[in-house]
Amino acid sequence: MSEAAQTLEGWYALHDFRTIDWMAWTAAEEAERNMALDDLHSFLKEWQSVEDNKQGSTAFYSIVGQKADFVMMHLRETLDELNALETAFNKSAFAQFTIPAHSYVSVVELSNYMAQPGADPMQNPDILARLKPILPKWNHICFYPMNKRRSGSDNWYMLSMDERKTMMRSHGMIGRTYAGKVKQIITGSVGFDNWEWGVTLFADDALQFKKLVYEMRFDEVSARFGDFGDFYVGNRLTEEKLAELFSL
Ligand code: 76R
Repeated sequence: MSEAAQTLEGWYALHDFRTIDWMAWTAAEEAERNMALDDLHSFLKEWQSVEDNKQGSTAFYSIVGQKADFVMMHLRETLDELNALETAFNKSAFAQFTIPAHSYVSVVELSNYMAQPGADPMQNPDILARLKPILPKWNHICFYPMNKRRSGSDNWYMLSMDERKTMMRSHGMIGRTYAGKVKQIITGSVGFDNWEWGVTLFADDALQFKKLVYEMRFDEVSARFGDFGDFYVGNRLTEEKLAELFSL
């Protein structure tokens, strides 16, 4: 049996994608819509205070295209907290105007492919910060799930640790050339959801998603072993954008 990579886990993640029920929204009385928006604003305030207390983080983005209208990406200490906040949201007046479009459950993950031998990663403040990241307030988000292939001679899980390390180093080197332009959060979902990982990227310039993902397609680990699910791309919902989105 090949040696499994060691992983470190941080905050649990819920990507909650929703569609807006425009028919209900446009038919609702102004007072009802205002109540719903008040509800949404109190959630945003609450999530911000969780983030200020470093007990989690939430990103709120619109989604372009028909797969969903917006996404709330929540990071929290436990699955229970994710469940509680999902349920509280579902009970709100605002949620009555939304229809679940997709969700993804995972946990922030770092693997040891690039780790310094002998060092205790849990003593490294950079690593601790990456396991419990405050999500960036960058203009755009991109999310997609992926697997490492298990077929014929392209079976990632049958490769030796050294072979996988070499490929992951090359992967990491490409990634590093996007430092400052793209921030990536890898969340592991083996045992939690339908794919093995969720990839969440943030950028101020959305074109950098295309450039990074395209460049990685030529790198062996993605070219031979990467299988991908649906891509979601969107724009940050600031207070101003939010008001615009729901105004009639
Ligand atoms: O943690 C590290 O920064 C070390 C290097 C590194 C690892 C171990 C790294 C760097 N990644 C790692 C693991 Mn990654 N990553 C992806 C995708 O679209 C595709 O082709 C693949 C989707 C992108 C865009 C991306 C970006 N990475 C992983 C894993 C787990 C693998 C395993 O355990 O088998 C997956 C699934 C994955 C996928 N990666 C980076 C990036 C970027 C931008 C970096 C550089 C990060 C930095 O140095 O700040």
